[in-house]
Amino acid sequence: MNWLPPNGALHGLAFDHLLRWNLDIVFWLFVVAQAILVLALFLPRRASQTSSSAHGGRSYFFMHTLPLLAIVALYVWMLVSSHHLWALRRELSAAPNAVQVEVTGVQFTWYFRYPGPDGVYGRILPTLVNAPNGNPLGLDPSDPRSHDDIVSPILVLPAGRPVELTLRSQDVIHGFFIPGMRLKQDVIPGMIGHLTFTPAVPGIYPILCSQVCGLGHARMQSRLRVVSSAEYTQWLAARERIVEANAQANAPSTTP
Ligand SMILES: [Cu+2]
Repeated sequence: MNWLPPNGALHGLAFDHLLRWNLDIVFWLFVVAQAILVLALFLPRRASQTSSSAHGGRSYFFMHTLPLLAIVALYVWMLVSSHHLWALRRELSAAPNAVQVEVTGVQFTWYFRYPGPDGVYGRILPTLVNAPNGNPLGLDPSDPRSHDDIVSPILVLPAGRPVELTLRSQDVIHGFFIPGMRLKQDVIPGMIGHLTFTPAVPGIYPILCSQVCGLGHARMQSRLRVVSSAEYTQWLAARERIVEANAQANAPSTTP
């Protein structure tokens, strides 16, 4: 479908096929229904119900019950197959080597946190949230696990590796939406969400907010950069160096 943004995710093809199937089925059902209505206008009315009840029952089955059952079966199949695809993206057990990133929606921006070399997200405290001072997520400096956490305004991921996103909101309901990855999930304050996917095609993909979350909603945008594995390692190391430098710069002021 050429009106969709180019797909860059491994699961995206299945989504596009399902969407195409759904639209095709609905379109053809609409055409058939209209054709039957038009035909019914011009077909001569049956004079009377004089035929035998057995014959009438059989024709009712073939003309009404069977088409109805077929349509019900079609819709059940559409429901089951789309729910299956939906559920696959929300499986909690991602691959063991999955890249872990925490996504936080804040009026009106997205933040992406990488757990750093220790592989564990440090503690965050709402009382410590201070974006102007460079701590938009409220990382707790007294927790050693938070010292290596990387907070980035853009999402950078290596192509071909599974990713597990942990989604949270700091204020209101936001909608995490990457059209190019065929991903969309609301983030709700007080709830932790999960999404798993594998970016496949390197490139830059817009990240949007799909819930009207306030006056600045329209500018709540970020981007996903899908890069090669080597480029990803390089980027991560560069960010890690910045985190270390900042920690050293802040160290004298925090210790009296
Ligand atoms: Cu938003």
